[in-house]
Amino acid sequence: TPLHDFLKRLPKAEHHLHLEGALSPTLLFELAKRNNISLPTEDSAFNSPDSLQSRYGRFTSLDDFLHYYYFGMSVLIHAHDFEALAWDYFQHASADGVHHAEVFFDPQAHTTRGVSYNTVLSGFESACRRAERELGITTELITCFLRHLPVEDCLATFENEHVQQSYRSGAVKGIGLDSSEVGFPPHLFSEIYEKARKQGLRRTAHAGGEGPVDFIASALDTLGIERIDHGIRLADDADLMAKVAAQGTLLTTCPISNVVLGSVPSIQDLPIRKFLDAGVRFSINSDDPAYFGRYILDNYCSVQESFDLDVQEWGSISRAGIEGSWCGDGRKREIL
Ligand code: ES4
Ligand code: ZN
Repeated sequence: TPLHDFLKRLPKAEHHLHLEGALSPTLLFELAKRNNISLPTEDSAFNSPDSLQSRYGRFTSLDDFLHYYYFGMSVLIHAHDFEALAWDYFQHASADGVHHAEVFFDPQAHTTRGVSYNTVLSGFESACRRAERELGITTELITCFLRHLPVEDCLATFENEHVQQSYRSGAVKGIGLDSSEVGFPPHLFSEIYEKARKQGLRRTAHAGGEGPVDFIASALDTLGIERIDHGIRLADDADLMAKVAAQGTLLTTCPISNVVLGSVPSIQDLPIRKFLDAGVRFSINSDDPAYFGRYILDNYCSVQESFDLDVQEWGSISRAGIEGSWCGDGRKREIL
């Protein structure tokens, strides 16, 4: 890509990254061995890290991906496993020019397997502190709720005393909503989001990635979200797009993820040009980099290859992402 070096140096913030999605096949095999977790022998994808990586290159849908994603996390047991996972990601992010990362994790995916919330959190927090110290990256953690699980389970997780303690202490800055979108509309989770708003937590949700544009409108109206994760279906509704542009709400797009999981046939089919023309703010992110085999800079480069943006346009994308971050104004000025 002609602008590769420019894009690498461009100050970047990442807002849409599932830490569990940063589990590389190499680390998965290493932790499986160390923790005595047996891999499914009936699936030949698990023959070796290489064969697993090539299976990851052939996802057919979000649910096909989620099957491997949820299995993968079964190797994460101890706090230092979670630390190793997040540290792996922060090193990649730093090498790609990320200065600030707001990262998701899925408490329910671990507590339902008997791994305690505080084990998960303490591992991730150690990696965050190390990233700040050794890489100069600032970080925030965001707990995501799994929308395919009963709403009562999500609410109980939100209200769990350890989870609440992590919100009060500031260890976790906000909430999100992920997993299968279709069939699990935003309004189901309004009670959690209302409580989160009253507690002063930041709020985002996956909407309009796999699901329809109506989910974006209802996530804004019924959940009071401050960002929209994915949100690419916004271009299907010109009025809503104008409203989102006017409000300045940031979309956290994940171009490679959208292609790999079949939301769009190719990067060219993403509404990047429409968003730029309509003044919709968006950031570019990697979603589940280890599963898609590509990190954040690859996503920037893939957008450049398809849309041939100029230096000014890239400058405004970079600024929108930093301004839409949930760090303090002082930190934003430092990065810009
Ligand atoms: C996810 Cl790509 C995607 N969509 C929904 N939920 C997720 N969790 C991790 N990656
Ligand atoms: Zn996501």
